Amino acid sequence: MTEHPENTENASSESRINVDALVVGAGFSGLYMLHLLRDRLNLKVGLIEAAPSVGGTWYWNCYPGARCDIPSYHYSYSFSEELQQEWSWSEKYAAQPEILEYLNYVAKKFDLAKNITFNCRVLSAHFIEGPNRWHIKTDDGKQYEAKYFIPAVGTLSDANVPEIPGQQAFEGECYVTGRWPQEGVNFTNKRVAVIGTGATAVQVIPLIAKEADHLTVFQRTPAWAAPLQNKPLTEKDNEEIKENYSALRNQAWNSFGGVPFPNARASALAESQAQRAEHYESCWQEGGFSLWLGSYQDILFDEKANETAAEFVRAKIRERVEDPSIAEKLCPPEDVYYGAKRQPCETGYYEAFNRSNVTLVDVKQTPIQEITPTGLRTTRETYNFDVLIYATGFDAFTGALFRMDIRGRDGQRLKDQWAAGPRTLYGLATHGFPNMFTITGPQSPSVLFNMPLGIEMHCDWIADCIDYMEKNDVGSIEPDKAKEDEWIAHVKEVADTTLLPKASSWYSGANIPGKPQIFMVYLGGGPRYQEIIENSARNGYKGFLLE
Ligand code: NA7
Repeated sequence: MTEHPENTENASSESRINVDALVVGAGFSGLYMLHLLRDRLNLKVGLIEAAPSVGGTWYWNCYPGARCDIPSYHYSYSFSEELQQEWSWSEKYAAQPEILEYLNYVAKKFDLAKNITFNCRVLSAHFIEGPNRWHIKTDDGKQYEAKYFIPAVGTLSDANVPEIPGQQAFEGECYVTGRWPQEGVNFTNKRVAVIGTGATAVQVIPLIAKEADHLTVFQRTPAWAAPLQNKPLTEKDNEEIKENYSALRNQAWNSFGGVPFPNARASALAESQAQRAEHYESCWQEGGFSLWLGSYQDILFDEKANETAAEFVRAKIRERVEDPSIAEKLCPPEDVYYGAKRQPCETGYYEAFNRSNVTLVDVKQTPIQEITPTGLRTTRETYNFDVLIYATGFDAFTGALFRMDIRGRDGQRLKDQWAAGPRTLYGLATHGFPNMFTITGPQSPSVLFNMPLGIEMHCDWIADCIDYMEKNDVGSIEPDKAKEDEWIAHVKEVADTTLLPKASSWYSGANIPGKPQIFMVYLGGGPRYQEIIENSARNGYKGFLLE
């Protein structure tokens, strides 16, 4: 947690850098927000970025195996036809270096870097009533004054490292996947340990297994991973994609999760076992999220339907893992619903456990007691290794926001206002914090909609809102508290019709000790959500208080 800086009011107004809008973060969302506000609205915009480069999560998560899990041609901006036509993807699911290169290309094409201050963190942002301005302090000693404050800090950007006794005393190399060294890590001849078996670990484990002398994986909950089925994209593939881009984008925008799955069927339970087996197999071969989001619509709603998909995946694990006792350890138990947490996509994950240099340790059965200077001790055994890797996820949705000392009206801290869980209207804004907007924030479709498209949807809405305010001389906007209450209740009501809140996952904050457990994603689907927020805008920002 950042030190609380002294009062922003101390600075004289002359010493503050005046901008119309201050954006935090140069990932997918911050870059597009900057482009819209500066180039479409002609506003004076500053962007503060902690890293030395653009990229956001795609800068920090440069661990081996990091790649997107929806097709690259969907996982990209749609706002510029020229950009779409210029850029070609080398793989169906691009790896981190290529996505980072793409974001650098975007920054260069739209000349964004000149408005970005790199290697700089926002310490505090305080709303000053009366002038309706945000006073923002950064760790390079500068102070900004802005009418609009837009923390585009990402939903999965604040890496979580669990507290484990003794961890400071570890004498080997220690890495966190979400803050991976840019220069890479050499595992040759090293004994390596990975804690975690979530989506990140599933990507990193097969590659480290091939390189390290020995790899020990500490698993608390097994993952329901399905094959990514990645493949290179040829020049011809890229030509076809580019020719059909408008149709592809239309399909994406009109689908529930922002990625089309045209073969999805209504009910697993309405089909015979043979029909199901055939359909699941074809989804498994199709790869990516095909099994999760493109097989049967009821598997995320109905326990019995869910079990049919779970049983299919368990059979696959047993088929691929040679040692039956290891296969059983890798099969999630019955109370862990398939896909109630984002389904990890894998390439050779299960086969990694067939290697003689890989050991799987079940730390639910034999919990980690402490990290020692040379390794780790569970209730049963001591393990020694040279490298320790935390693939232990993120403090999702709120972690990066709370790292800044954000205060709204009456000095109210965001962290206090959200002590019982995030409070937003549409995941875009929060009562008591006027002129502050969040992008793909909690209580929006967020991580369960195609991220780049969801980001565009939000940035477009925010830019239109700011344009409206500027043209109509509106000093401030914030949600009506009663409407916020209604939206929070609605998000819960929709989520409760599904199996997702029943999982212990970062969707509900369950992965962070002490975090309030509230399901944080709006599950009504992208198209329905877009209609709701556009309807509010069309009706003079219904649900918001304008001053
Ligand atoms: P996840 O999905 O939160 O996975 C984190 C993993 O770390 C998971 O297996 C956890 O087990 C494990 N974990 C966390 N704390 C501990 C402790 N204290 N001891 C043992 N194991 C622990 O994060 P990812 O980064 O893999 O994926 C997040 C998203 O990022 C992903 O969906 C993509 O969208 C990108 P648990 O399940 O809590 O028992």
